Amino acid sequence: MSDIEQTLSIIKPDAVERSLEKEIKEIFIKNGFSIIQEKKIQIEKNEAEKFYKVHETKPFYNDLCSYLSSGPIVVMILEKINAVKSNRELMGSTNPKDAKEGSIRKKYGISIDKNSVHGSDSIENAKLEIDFFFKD
Ligand code: IDP
Ligand code: MG
Repeated sequence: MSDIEQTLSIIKPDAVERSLEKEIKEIFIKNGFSIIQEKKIQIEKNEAEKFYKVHETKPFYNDLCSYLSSGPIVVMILEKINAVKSNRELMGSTNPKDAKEGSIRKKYGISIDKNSVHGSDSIENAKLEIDFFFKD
């Protein structure tokens, strides 16, 4: 299957704070993604709680939501053939320690919680997450 897809990417607070926004966007472009829409925002904790609702029962949920709302983030709609899977590969594993060489999390991630980027994990979730940030 090779369909043009869209996925949601977030440059998380730890990366924005270290001024990595431009570098990370260049990695997406270099890897064939088009940035269809983007905005730099700071969200409220209750919005982060909605966004990460699937993790509601996890022990790290509260810290995760505090963290995502702790500073500016850059949210982007990325487009490419097989964008969802391709972005997950480019991001690398959740824990930067396990992320493969050349991945964004390997290069920039600080820890499992401060792992620099978010990416949708399925086509269905990509649609929901894009709507969450860009439907107005
Ligand atoms: P993903 O971002 O690779 O899709 P998820 O399992 O969906 O990983 O977790 C969402 C986010 O929650 C991760 O990116 C990371 O910031 C945080 N997280 C995941 N697992 C842990 C953990 O064990 N401790 C602390 N934070 C975690
Ligand atoms: Mg996830």
